[in-house]
Parts: sequence; structure tokens; C-alpha cells
Amino acid sequence: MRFSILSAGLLLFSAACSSDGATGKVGDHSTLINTGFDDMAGWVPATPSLTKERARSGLYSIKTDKDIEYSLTYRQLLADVVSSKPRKLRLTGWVNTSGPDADAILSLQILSSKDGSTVFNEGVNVKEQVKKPGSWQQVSHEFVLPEKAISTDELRVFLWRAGSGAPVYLDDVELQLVE
Ligand SMILES: [Ca+2]
Repeated sequence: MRFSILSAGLLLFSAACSSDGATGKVGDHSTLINTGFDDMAGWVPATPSLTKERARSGLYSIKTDKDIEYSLTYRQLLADVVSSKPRKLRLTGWVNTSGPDADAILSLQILSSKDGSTVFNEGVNVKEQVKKPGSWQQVSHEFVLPEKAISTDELRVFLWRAGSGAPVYLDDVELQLVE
């Protein structure tokens, strides 16, 4: 699935996702990002996307709804996430939808550091994978990155409201280096 997100808007904040300093090296299936969002409260600008309405871990998750098109967003240079050129990344998250019409895309995006143009933009359609509203379900996808992605490009991970605007919650997000 491809879609265009060029106007990410004001709700894009740099999220201080925790990462394990012992990982992030090529050669194993390293965990590059691993967060349950609970450490972020107080450290990021106030945003309605960071919510205590539902949580799989701790007290917090992030959400999209009728007023939040883009969730709190992870933004980091590729070079600061992984030490050499990644070819394949696995993104995993736990999603809780508020009803059968709730829809969102768990998105992985790479933007050019030169001009902000989109180098890569794919996502996991939550509605296609989550069949039981109200319960936490895991979604996962492996993204094959294009050869043109370079270390100075910016990696973004976020939830994008794609459908009705009914709330969709995301918790316990992990990004792994596959190869
Ligand atoms: Ca949490």
C-alpha cells in the first residue's frame, strides 16, 4: 500500500522513543525502537495523541481520532537509528480500535534530507488486520527499503488516520533491523 503524506502537519513531534544502546548494529535482528510511550509523558510537547484512555502497557498509548490525523511521530535520521544501510525493517505494534469502522495506517516513511521529498512511504492497514474492536491485537509488517534511501534521510514512524476518524490506539511499538 502506498499513500502520500506530504503535509504531516502540526502533530508531528519528535518522540523520544527509548532504544537499547546495546543494539542497533547490523548483523543481528537488532531492536532499533522499542517504546510503550509511558516514558514520554512530560518529555514531549503536550499532544492529545499521547493518551491514557487505553493502554496495553503502563498508562499511556498514542492515538488517532477525528481531531488527530497523525499520531505522535518518531522522527530520527537513519544514521542515528542504525549504523549501516538497512535493507529490511520489521515494524510491530499493538493496536486497539474503538469500533468496526475505525481505521488507521501504521506507517513507515523515509524523507529525503535534501529536499524533504518522500523516499519511501508504506504502511500496515489496521482495519484489514484487526478484527476485534476493543481488544489489543498485534500488527506487524516487514518493509523492504529502496536502494536510494541514504543514512542522512529521516525515518518516521506514526499512525495515520485513514478512515472514519473513530479512535485507534497504538502501544508497544518495536522496530527491528531484519537485514
Ligand atoms: Ca503504554
